[in-house]
Amino acid sequence: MAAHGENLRINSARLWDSLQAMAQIGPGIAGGNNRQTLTDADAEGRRLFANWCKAAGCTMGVDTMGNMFATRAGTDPEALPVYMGSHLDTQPTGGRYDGVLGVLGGLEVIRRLNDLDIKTRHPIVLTNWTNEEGARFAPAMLASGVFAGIHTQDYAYARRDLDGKQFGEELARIGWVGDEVVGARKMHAMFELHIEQGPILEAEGKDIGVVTHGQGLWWLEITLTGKDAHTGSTPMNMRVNAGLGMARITERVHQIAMSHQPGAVGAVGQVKVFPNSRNVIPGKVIFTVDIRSPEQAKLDAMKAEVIRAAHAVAAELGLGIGIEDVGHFDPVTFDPALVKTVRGAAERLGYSHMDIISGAGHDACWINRVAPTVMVMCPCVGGLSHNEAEEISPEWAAAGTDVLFHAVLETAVVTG
Ligand code: HGY
Ligand code: MN
Ligand code: MN
Repeated sequence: MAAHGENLRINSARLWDSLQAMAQIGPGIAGGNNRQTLTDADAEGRRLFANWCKAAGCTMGVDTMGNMFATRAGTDPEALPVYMGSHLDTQPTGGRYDGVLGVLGGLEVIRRLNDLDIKTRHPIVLTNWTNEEGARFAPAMLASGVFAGIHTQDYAYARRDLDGKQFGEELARIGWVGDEVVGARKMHAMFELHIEQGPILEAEGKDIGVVTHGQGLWWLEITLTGKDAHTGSTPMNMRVNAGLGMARITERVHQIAMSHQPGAVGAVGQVKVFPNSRNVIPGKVIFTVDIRSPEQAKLDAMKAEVIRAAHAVAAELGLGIGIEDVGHFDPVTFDPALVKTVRGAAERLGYSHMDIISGAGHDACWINRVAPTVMVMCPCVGGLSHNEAEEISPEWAAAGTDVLFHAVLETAVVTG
């Protein structure tokens, strides 16, 4: 039996094969994935994942938010489990690795433990969190947010997509409403392996990101109300143009983020224009502002400035305005002891590493509220993500999963 201190490595070819097999489900149009949450493609991906977990000897639990928990038994059933996990849902034009690496990297850890017949005192649980992306149903990290007590399940079930479909109805439609009470599970620790989704690790030539913090986020949904009118025959001074208001606010969001450099970002990603006809001045637009910073003061200041600027633009154009918070979490500090465990694992394995702040939000950001939590990151090509051209190398995938493997082994305590 190999001790966890030895130079144990995961089976990188098997991991890569599993990543590519999952990528065949919910294919995009340019080599990536469109496996949005609670779609038939998500259901198919869930079934494949569940079959793989069963083949690896795990028992599967599912809660009422569809969160999946695959358990590998420990030698002490009283010991709180060590969790690993991330998400299998993707953006509409997502990559093959965002979220998926964390789930299938965890599966590879379990498969490797089985290969080596390694026993751990703590049970090990691998999780697929429902609707991490928040692309179809806002906000992001919805199901891990319910698990951590941030959102109620009623709030989550009532969330609607652009077609008006409700989260709860769609979860039932794909047959993944489990019987476990959300959040009832207690964790000894939670590890999330994830691609960086930014350019820092690759630029610095590092294999591993030891994630010490995560930046905070606000999603503000702004509704501007003007007047539909003919784009040809309506004089410019008689227009009440909601589309113009959105454009001006979008520019202001960019300027506000730039005025808070370094460590601030802002953009508008989702826009709904009504009636969205080429020759009608938009009488209504609904769009989401996404602002983020690792510093609480900057995040709060940007939110206040965006709201002030939006009201000023609405006033100068004579538009009605409504602003709703549709997503928020404060900057996150991960568990220092687990950060040290991850750093030590990278060191032992001889992987180059650096401390890093996560630019993207992750389920770990919410689980950090209810259990000691940490993240491990690997680089991605050009820092590109939320784009079908997202790429990582098999070596980066293996490095991140090796570190996950050793950090989880150390925390779950090898007993045989
Ligand atoms: O929005 C985020 O940061 C995450 O990718 N859902
Ligand atoms: Mn992700
Ligand atoms: Mn994502």
